[in-house]
Amino acid sequence: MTYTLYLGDFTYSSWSLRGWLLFEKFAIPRREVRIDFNADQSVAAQLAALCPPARTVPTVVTDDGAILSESLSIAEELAARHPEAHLWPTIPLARATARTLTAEMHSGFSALRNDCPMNLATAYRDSQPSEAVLADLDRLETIWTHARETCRPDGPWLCGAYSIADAFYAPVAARLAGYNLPMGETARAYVAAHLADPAFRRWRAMGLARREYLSRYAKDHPTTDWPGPAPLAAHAVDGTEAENDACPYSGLPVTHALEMDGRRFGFCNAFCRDKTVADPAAWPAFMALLDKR
Ligand SMILES: N[C@@H](CCC(=O)N[C@@H](CS)C(=O)NCC(=O)O)C(=O)O
Repeated sequence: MTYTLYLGDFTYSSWSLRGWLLFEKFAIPRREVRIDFNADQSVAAQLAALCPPARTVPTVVTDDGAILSESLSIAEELAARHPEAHLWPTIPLARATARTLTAEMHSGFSALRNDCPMNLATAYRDSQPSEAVLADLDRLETIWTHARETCRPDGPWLCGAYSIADAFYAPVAARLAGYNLPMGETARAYVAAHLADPAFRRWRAMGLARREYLSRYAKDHPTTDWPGPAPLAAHAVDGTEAENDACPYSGLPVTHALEMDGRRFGFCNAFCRDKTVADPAAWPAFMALLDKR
């Protein structure tokens, strides 16, 4: 089974992040195609030329010809086609809980979504949330606490191992963190788990590497540092001199390099290098190279 996954911006497209996490967290192979949020043509017009009748990202095209253009349908279809990957929890009580949380996210939290658009490149110190946003936050604390009390997970996720529900709430967590919104004990721990999650960090690092900026999502609030784990220090350097001959991601010859801890590492293009500079520890293949010495 092969899939084509159409995605929007890394920095701003919260639904794209959900769709991508469904593949990335469960190691489902796909070909990714980027829809340009900065183009003159609308997202809908770009998709109309590629996979009608889709109008939004994420959209997945399956090799038997299905066009899945709603995140919930992508999640359900991947869960059905890859039962061994356990996208839903296996315990019925946990699965049922994950399903209701996912459905509520898909149809709810409109105040939070409208007032606090996801922006993974910027964090705000004070965003003065409205009463409606505060009500959404209360609801999140209630249902996240209920899920954890019901499912009793060993780790940080809502219903046991990372599931579709967590992929759906990842951009919500990014909003709570990025807009410095008031959080109860459950939300604080859950949001921190998302910010530290290597897959989430890889997605964010790709947006930083592309230096994505869309003024329509900018807010006037005072800004602060990103509240997630501080990245290891690395910087881009000129030339191709490096400890490794082949890019850790593609195996292709080195054309771009970074320096870290006085050592130089090479990559097959500027994007591979820059996404690593943005957050080296998020990339297992790079960290394996670092550990080699
Ligand atoms: N209900 C859809 C929502 C998808 C959605 O609204 N995606 C946004 C990007 S985050 C989009 O494609 N917007 C089109 C546009 O900006 O023109 C889903 O579950 O996937």
